[in-house]
Order: sequence, then C-alpha cells, then structure tokens
Amino acid sequence: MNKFFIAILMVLTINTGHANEKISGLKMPESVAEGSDGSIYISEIGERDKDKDGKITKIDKNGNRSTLADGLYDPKGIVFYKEKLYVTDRDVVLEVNTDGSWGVYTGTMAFPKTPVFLNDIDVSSNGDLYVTDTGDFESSGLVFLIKKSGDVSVIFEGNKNIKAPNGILPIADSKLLIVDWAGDLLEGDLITNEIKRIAEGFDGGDGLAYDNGVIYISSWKNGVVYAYQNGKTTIIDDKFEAAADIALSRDGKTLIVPDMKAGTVTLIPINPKN
Ligand SMILES: [Ca+2]
Ligand SMILES: [Ca+2]
Repeated sequence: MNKFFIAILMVLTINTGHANEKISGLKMPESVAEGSDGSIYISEIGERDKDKDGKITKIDKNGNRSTLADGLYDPKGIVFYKEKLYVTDRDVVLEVNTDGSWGVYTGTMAFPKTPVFLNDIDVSSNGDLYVTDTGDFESSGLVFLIKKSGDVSVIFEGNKNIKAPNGILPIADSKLLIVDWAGDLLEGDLITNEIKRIAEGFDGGDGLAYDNGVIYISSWKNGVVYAYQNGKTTIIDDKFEAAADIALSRDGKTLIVPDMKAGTVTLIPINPKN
C-alpha cells in the first residue's frame, strides 16, 4: 500500500470508522487513469452539454487534490501514455500535459466519420489510441483507431455484434476487449477484423479493466462492478449509483471506480493471485 492509499484510508477511518477508500465531491466523474508517479487523474464532466465546466482533477500519491486542467466541455475517457493524458471530449480527443496545458490532439474533421459521442479511450504499447463512439446508444456505434502518425480509421462499426461500444481495452497486439452499452462483452480481432461476443448481461456497460485472465466490467445502469473469468461472472461490488469507466492501478492491486451520479471515486482492493 503506498502513501496515497494510506492517506486516503486515514482520512476515511477518522470520518466513518470504515476502511472504505473513497474520494468524494466530484462533479460527474466519468473516467480515471493512473500516472507513472502514482497520481490518479479523474475526468469530470461537470454539467452535461455545458462547455467550459469540464476538468481533469489530479490526486497525487499523498492524497492531495488539485485541478490539473479546466475549461473542458464534457471530458470522458482518459488514458496516460508517456507523461501525457489523452482525453475524449464529445467529438475531439485532447492531449493534456502534466503541467495542465492542453490542446486538441485529434480534431473532429480528422475522423473519417463524424464523431457523435466519443466515450472511452485506451492506448496500445506503441502509442496507437483506440476510441469508442457510443453513437445514439442504440446501434450506430463506432470504434476508431488513431495511429501515432495521426491517421484515423474506423476499425469496427455497428453490426449484429457491436451496437453502442463504450469501454475499450487492447489486451494484446491483436486483440481488443469492448463492453457494449447494450450489455455484451466483445472481443475484436485486429487482424481479421472480426468481432465476437464472449459474455453478456452487462446492461449499460461502461468500463473495462484486465489482469491475469480476469476481466473487470462496470455497469453504469446497474451500478455494479463485475469480474469475468473462464465463462463465469461474479459481482465485485453492487453498491454504486452509476459505476462509470473503471481502471486498475499499475500494481494490479486496486480497482479504481468512478461513480458518476454519486460524485465519487472508490478504491477497491482486489486480490491478485500472486
Ligand atoms: Ca460539461
Ligand atoms: Ca465510458
């Protein structure tokens, strides 16, 4: 347990008597990412469809909270890569520096199909970004690949298997996990371009995390975080109002869960096998 978690734990032990690690007072937190120094970055939408009130909040490893970047629209997915953050914000992808300066990394016009509702973002080891567009939340979703070169392509689009993709996670050079708002856990093959359903029942699916063969899935609608392994789904925690885009800490020991409606980020200790 590092200093950050100890600091949070102490505060909450005093307040509640429980070892329940929770950061509160956030405005519609959607997504989280851990930096290389152990800081946690949280995207806060603020008011939906309202410009300039979105921001990125930083919680450093000692538990100190600060606003890293503000003036955003409705920031959603966030990922850390090589000392920068990449953030989806409606119909653009932003690049946010660790000093808080930010700008547009991929503009609306760079997309081959006009983005409607850019949602989750993740990165492969070579710096390629994968971005979901949940579209109309029914059937018009898209998955974009933003190459390091800046080229943007559609790699998956709405069909019988993929409807309204939300959470996305590359798990190997050739495979992508996707959780669909419609409730399906999907696996996309980046070589054959095929997509298959590997599990279902995650209605309002939002975020994904992966470690050692275990896939963690959040349901925004159900307020639940699930674990899926070898065909079996278990519930990690079902006490959320709207569990949004989760992440796993770099040491694999903590699941970080933003709750958009409650305005909190909860740190759930999980027990890796080793
Ligand atoms: Ca906003
Ligand atoms: Ca999301």
